Amino acid sequence: MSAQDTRDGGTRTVRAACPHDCPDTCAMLVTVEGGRAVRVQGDPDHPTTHGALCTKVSRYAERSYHPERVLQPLRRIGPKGSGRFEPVSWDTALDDIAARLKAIAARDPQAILPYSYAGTMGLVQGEGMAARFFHKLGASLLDRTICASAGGDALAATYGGKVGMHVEHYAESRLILIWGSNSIASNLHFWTFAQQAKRAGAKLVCIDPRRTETAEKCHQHVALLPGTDGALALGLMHELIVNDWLDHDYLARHVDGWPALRERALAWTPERTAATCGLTADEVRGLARDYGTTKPAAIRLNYGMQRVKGGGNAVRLIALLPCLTGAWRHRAGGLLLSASGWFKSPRDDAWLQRPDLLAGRRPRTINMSTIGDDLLREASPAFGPKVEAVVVYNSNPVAVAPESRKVVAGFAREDLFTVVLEHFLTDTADHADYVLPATTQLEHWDVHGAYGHRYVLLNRPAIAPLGQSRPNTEVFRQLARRFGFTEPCFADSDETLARHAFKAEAVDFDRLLDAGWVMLPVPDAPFADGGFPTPHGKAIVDAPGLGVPDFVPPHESVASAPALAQRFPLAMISPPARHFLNSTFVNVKSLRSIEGEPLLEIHPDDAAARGIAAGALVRVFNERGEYRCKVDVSERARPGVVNGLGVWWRKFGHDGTNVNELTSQRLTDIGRAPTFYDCLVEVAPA
Ligand SMILES: Nc1nc2c(c(=O)[nH]1)N[C@H]1C(S)=C(S)[C@@H](COP(=O)(O)OP(=O)(O)OC[C@H]3O[C@@H](n4cnc5c(=O)[nH]c(N)nc54)[C@H](O)[C@@H]3O)O[C@H]1N2
Ligand SMILES: Nc1nc2c(c(=O)[nH]1)N[C@H]1C(S)=C(S)[C@@H](COP(=O)(O)OP(=O)(O)OC[C@H]3O[C@@H](n4cnc5c(=O)[nH]c(N)nc54)[C@H](O)[C@@H]3O)O[C@H]1N2
Ligand SMILES: [Mo]
Repeated sequence: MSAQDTRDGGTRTVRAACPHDCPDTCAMLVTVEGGRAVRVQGDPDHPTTHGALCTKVSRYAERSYHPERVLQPLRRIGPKGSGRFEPVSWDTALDDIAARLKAIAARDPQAILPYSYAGTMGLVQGEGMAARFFHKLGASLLDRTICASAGGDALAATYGGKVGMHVEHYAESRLILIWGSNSIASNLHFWTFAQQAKRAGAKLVCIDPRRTETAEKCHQHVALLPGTDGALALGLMHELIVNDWLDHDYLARHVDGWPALRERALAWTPERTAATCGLTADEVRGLARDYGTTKPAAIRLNYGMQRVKGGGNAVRLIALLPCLTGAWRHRAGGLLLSASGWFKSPRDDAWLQRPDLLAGRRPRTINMSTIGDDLLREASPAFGPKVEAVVVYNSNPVAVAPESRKVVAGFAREDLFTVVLEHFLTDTADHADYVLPATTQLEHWDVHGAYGHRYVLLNRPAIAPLGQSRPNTEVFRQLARRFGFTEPCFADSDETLARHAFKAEAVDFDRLLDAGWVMLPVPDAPFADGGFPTPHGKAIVDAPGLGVPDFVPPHESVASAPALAQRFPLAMISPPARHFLNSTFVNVKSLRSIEGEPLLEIHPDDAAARGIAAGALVRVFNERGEYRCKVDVSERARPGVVNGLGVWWRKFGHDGTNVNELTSQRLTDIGRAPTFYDCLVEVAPA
């Protein structure tokens, strides 16, 4: 393909990037005919996309041209949460929003809260202009914890950053542990490399409480109890020690603090490990033998396993496994949880987000994972002012945040002023005072790093903004103007933001403009000879402030909360649905019809014990709430664990609820993250 977008009569092909929160960050080619995007495809030349998109994103044009897309600014006319709006002009909306926010800011700007996550992973439409605006305003800061901060902070405590193997090299591994990841559903392009390895004779092992489509296609499925991964890692270490499958030279030169952990691991016999994890001792021994004796051995860890109380400690323990065996010596050995750290340079955030505009002010920080409690909190010296306004972009908290009953009550406050920048009337937009129509990835500029590979991608707009939609950046530019913010940075165009988002030394933007993607210069086997991005270059066992990692039991499990488990004996996990992306795409008919309806998978024994028939409507409940859905009586669920798949829009569920009615706002051991998969429930026929 030629350097520039190709033009062929009335047909153009435009280079784009998938904006979604997924490790794969695919390079896309958008075919435009007569100003309309008619096809979105994977770029065949991109080394990890290799021409394939997932089912969801291949429907990206269908989503963008969806008849229910919000295409003009909307102002609330019904009661809060009713989803009733009237169209207004941009000037009316922005003038009123600015006036309302100014009045609040005059009392205390911290009463204003931005709420955003990774609806788009783009650096421009993400926090680019938004953070500049909120920093200058002095609004509350948002702790963006809802997905990955337990594992991310844990990985950084161990390796010094969110860094790991390169996804392409899994093709050469001889053993792959797919740990807490349903790769076929949520990391498809990794799975392609895993299959290459499999065809070349590698063994694939899936470590996951659920018998996922990925687990079915691996040679072995280790169906441990949720939240027990830290114990399994310690049990594996025990076997590595007693069988002397350690790489003593690697340990001595590249790992700091091993003796203290060695001592701890020696207490985790296969029997103790098995009892904690709900496995057999032979499963533990066999897994350890495979891991200790196969070279190169690779781990694909994903965030699914860190959404429990001990998620941070578990990631630290698992991340040390390849340091004990020296798996890092080979480029097809080691571990990947996130590669986003490869893209980090201190300049990025400082230039893009301009924290200097705080000018010495230190606003309070609100954790996005406890938004339910925080919207309901009164002013206090410890908390600061009551939250009076929320500006939501790139997120759907009413559907995705834990303990929905409180989240909904918070967003339903008549005295809360809520602005939502969105493509659709989501559950959150239904609670807005103003909904502002946002452009999709087909309609705006952006630039992307990734967390599952090492390529920087450019996204060029393929079509003009639909209706009156505007990029997020433009909304914040316009608000800045109405606030009288005169710093030149508020006039930066999206192309300027894209050009300077990465340091010029790291990414040559002109090359990116030309080619659509560029590879970061990261070595193939980055830690073959140590060189972790820690102060001394060694992997860290005893991390400052965290100590030596240990197994931390769940908040809620039969073993750790026996009294609670008497009433709510089933552990519920709620992992992603294959055809949704968190709560995105739930309103795309062709995808929703593949998923059918919200389902709870339950093991036949657990169903029989409760008199629950296949396909029955059930009540799923605990102290926090109740949720009704159909059951799928299936061995995809292990005994004692139920699986409530996908983050459905509440309004598509029975009784207008979803699975987050049941999840809690308790946080992880490290990283202040939510514990979605640490949740006891009971199930009964409805
Ligand atoms: N199709 C699709 N793709 C997605 C997403 C989506 O919603 N849909 N979400 C995207 C996002 S936001 C993210 S963060 C990424 C990664 O998102 P992840 O949450 O890592 O998603 P999965 O890879 O599906 O992995 C979750 C797996 O972990 C398992 N699991 C649950 N609890 C435990 C546990 O305690 N231990 C272990 N070992 N396993 C456990 C679940 O059964 C599930 O199979 O995927 C992204 N990709
Ligand atoms: N029970 C349970 N809950 C979970 C999870 C789980 O596994 N189980 N997963 C958790 C995880 S891993 C995550 S990451 C969070 C995700 O939670 P969110 O980050 O809120 O992700 P989405 O639900 O995909 O919502 C993103 C929204 O952003 C909008 N959007 C996309 N692009 C743009 C844009 O350019 N501009 C604007 N203004 N809007 C845009 C989309 O239309 C969509 O409504 O959910 C968490 N919640
Ligand atoms: Mo996520």
